[in-house]
Amino acid sequence: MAAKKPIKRSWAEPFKIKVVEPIKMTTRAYREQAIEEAGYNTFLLRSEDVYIDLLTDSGTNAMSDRQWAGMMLGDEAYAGSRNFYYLEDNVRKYYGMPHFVPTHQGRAAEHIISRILIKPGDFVPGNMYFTTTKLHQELAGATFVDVIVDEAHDPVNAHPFKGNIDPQKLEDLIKKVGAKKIAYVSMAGPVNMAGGQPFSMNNLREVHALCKKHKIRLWFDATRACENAFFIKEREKGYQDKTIAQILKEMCSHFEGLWISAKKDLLVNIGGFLATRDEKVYEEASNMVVVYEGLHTYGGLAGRDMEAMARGIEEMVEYDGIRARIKQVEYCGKQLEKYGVPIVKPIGGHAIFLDARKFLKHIPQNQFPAQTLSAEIYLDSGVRSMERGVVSAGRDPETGDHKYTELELVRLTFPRRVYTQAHIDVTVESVASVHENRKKVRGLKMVYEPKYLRFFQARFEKL
Ligand code: PM9
Repeated sequence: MAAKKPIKRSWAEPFKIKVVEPIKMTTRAYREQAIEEAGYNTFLLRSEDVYIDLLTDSGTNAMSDRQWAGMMLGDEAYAGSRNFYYLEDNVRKYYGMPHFVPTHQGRAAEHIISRILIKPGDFVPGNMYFTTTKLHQELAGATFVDVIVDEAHDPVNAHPFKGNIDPQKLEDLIKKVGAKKIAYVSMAGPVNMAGGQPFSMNNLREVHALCKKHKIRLWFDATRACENAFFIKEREKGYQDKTIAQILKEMCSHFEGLWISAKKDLLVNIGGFLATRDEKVYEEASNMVVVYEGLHTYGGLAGRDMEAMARGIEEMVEYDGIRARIKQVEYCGKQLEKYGVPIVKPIGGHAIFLDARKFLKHIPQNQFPAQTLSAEIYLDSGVRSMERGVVSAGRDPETGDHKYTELELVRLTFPRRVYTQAHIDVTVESVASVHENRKKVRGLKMVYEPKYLRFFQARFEKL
């Protein structure tokens, strides 16, 4: 008798649903009007006109009952709230940074650190750019230089750590401009714009050694650091038996400081912070925060927000939770591949990135294929996604032309603990249907362009 095939054992989310929020289904005719009124920009849609909202995982996560219970313990004193001290303890415990200042969200921390570390004319090398990070570096007078490995610019390259910095590119820059002109090396993990791709611990060690040799500061955008830690555990030799908390702490030990948008890993709706082991930087940051955010013991946040963040830190390192989050994204990617939809590989941590260049081959980049595709998916089903291509990249300050990025992507981003597998199936079927009818799709022209971070507010018309 042939041996029986073992029964497949599936995974499931380590939580059950206690509160539900109704969502609205609309007709195609309704959506045609809504997207036209929004200038074919999904950021300008009203949320109530969206069926499944995969715009971002930023501030859109479902908090736990423990976090909500903590909100009632908010100490709303102007100064010295007990929630601040609890959060400070957890920043020390999990990120290993002795000093910290809260901020209202990530870009506020980016603003402060850029103003402190950058002198006009400096350079900031990084593993690909993030929109708000780069803007604050540029506003402080720096030139951003991309030193990510070449594989990151290739959507189908299967390198397991496409978020790595290429040490040779970094050395070349140091040789060219001199170490003194490098304000700091800015390392993010996983790399959002590359498709949620992680860096390896080995690469971090190498970059740290290089920075140490040249006395260059190394700073961390730790917004989704736990996802990076999960990939290290899954893919890098020697980390299989370590906990997410241990890997996170080891990662942070290589950096002088870090900034965070707490709206992602930390499972809250608002918040951020800056943390460092450099006392001088801390002193300046805690002084600047009172100018731009609020007193250094609340930084633009309510006491209840800090309590939810402190509790969120404890939940974000739980293995089952992070695993369910990343496997949900993987499930979506694998279903899309079954329909032949082109996506960025390997599948990233927080989102599926559709390769709009391949998806809409007949639309040239100056007609915004990713922006077009994002609008088409909304039209098909009410699923909201985001452009991550030429619109997000903005213009070249020297030539004034669009920056024609290699990657022209649409991001389907998964809020943590919000959607079920059925929502993913509906999304996959919608994207597959747009793919089947792709040849009929026409591109867009930009009719309004704001000066900064144009992807948020630009408006388009159908060609
Ligand atoms: N990321 C995201 O959707 C929200 C704004 S852009 C659409 O991915 C990193 C790696 C981020 C990030 C925000 C910020 C800024 C910094 N670093 O949005 O200001 O992904 O809290 O954080 C968004 P804040």
